Amino acid sequence: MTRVLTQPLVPFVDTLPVPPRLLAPQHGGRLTVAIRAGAHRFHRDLPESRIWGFDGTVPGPTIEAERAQPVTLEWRNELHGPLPVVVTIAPEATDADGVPVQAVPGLSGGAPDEHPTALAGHTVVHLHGGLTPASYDGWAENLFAPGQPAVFHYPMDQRAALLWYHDHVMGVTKYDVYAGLAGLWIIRDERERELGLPEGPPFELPLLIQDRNFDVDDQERLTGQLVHKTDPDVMEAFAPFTTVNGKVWPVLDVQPATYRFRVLNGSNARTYQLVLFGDEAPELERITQIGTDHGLLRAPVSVPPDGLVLASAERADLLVDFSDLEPGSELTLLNTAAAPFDGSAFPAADASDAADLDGLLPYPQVMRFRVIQDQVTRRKIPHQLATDYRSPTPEALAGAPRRAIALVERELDDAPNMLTMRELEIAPDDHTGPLLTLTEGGQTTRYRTVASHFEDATTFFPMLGEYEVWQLINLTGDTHPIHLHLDPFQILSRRAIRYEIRQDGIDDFDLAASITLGRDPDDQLDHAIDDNERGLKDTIRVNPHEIVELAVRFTTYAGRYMYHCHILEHEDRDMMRPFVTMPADLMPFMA
Ligand SMILES: [Cu+2]
Repeated sequence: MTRVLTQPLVPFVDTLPVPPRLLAPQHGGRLTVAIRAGAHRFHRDLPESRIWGFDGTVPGPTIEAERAQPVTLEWRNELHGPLPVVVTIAPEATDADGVPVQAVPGLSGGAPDEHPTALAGHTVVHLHGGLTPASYDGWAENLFAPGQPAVFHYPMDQRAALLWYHDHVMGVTKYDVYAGLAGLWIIRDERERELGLPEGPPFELPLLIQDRNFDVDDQERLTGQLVHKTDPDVMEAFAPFTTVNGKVWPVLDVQPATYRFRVLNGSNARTYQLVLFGDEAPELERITQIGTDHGLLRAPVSVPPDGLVLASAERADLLVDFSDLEPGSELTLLNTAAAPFDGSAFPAADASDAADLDGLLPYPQVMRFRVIQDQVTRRKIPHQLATDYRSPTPEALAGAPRRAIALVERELDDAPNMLTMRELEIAPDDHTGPLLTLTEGGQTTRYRTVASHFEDATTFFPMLGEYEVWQLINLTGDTHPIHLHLDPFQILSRRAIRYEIRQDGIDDFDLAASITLGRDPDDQLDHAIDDNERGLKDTIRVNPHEIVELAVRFTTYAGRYMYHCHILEHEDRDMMRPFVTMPADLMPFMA
């Protein structure tokens, strides 16, 4: 399929913006950020868009904090409606020309949904990756109306990392983040400074990647009005235009030097497979990854041969070497991941031909780097990075509680499919209801479902200080980035499964399926763990036909937290569940 759409916006004409920096130590650790409506220009040739933003900007200011220096932040909600996003479901998945509606601007015949327009601006902010007491973690139902004070305390007692803050309102996170409510948060520490890593511009820059779509007028001209459009078959919004730090396809002039890019995929649903492309071929060897979600890896790693995969909320700390390039040289960052993403490979060598309308990827362009004449500076990359963590030992995991969660898609008659997470418990011998069986090496474990929706009773009560093993079992056709609030985790395994879901086996609560460890004959994925996933993670991709096992140890704060899929349309409906961390001395008193 080589259908290609013309580009309604000129790529690589806007300079990459650097979000304003708010350095907490300069303010004695006390910050105020207003959450308000504003206007933002996403591209030189676009009219201004109405947005909701932290301090009224897209993205919000980058907050920088020092490890162990607490930050007290007043999130001042000054929002007022209406939501600056037109939300619609197009009547057909493809337009009259057979082009998928999600690949083109405009409403594609969809009527604006009146309910999102009526949103008055309740909000709650979550610091993603923050080791934050429960009362300040941004529980999705603890909302603040415009004018109601919200002063949150962030202890910052955690290692250096790129975090991000964003709205987390129950059911509408997908609209609020899309409207602009997201910003970066960097924690710094002595270990990073010992390594001499670039800190701040010009050589350290954040790259916050988000896809966006806009409405068109009668003459098909883009109006700048933000559009969240889905179609009858796909419940996630995959928008055609890629923005970096709030600009569509920007360009960055770079010196012949090594740059540190702090990359976050802040898109609602789109996964990126990023390839740095030169004149005719990929130049991935220029990139060294030194950190992931929760900061430095133990040692630098290369980017995987097909490119760097980042699902929603995943981060990468990259060193990119431009030092050998002549002035005028250009490198383009391309995305080769089709949507919805299912883990499929796409060769980096073909990245410039990655446009794929059926894969909802009309424009693979992300941004461009242009080398300017300047002094050449080379930087040696240290070979040992983090020294403060190791993999949990088999002894530490031997008695660890094991928790199993099945990810399932439930078909509905008169509404888009619903995605849920089913918490499982080993079924008693006399259990007669629907079962999920998991067979491994001749041994079968029988599970029953104990929770399916966010509001079902809490079943996970992890004890502080103790390792747990969580098993995420994907019984859907797409990759889900699963995020745990509070402490980071480490991946233990990623294994292929084959499975059968019984006829009508997915109902509102129960699940009847049989799963066997081992590869399905039609399964093309390699189910490997990338080197860059062997660090401290808070969001992990669970691909189709796969069980991911992770080890997590909650350490500091007791209380009610959430874990969820970070595809925002899934999180909102209904891939989110609570867990309650408990201090050991209270466990005997649990009923
Ligand atoms: Cu999901």
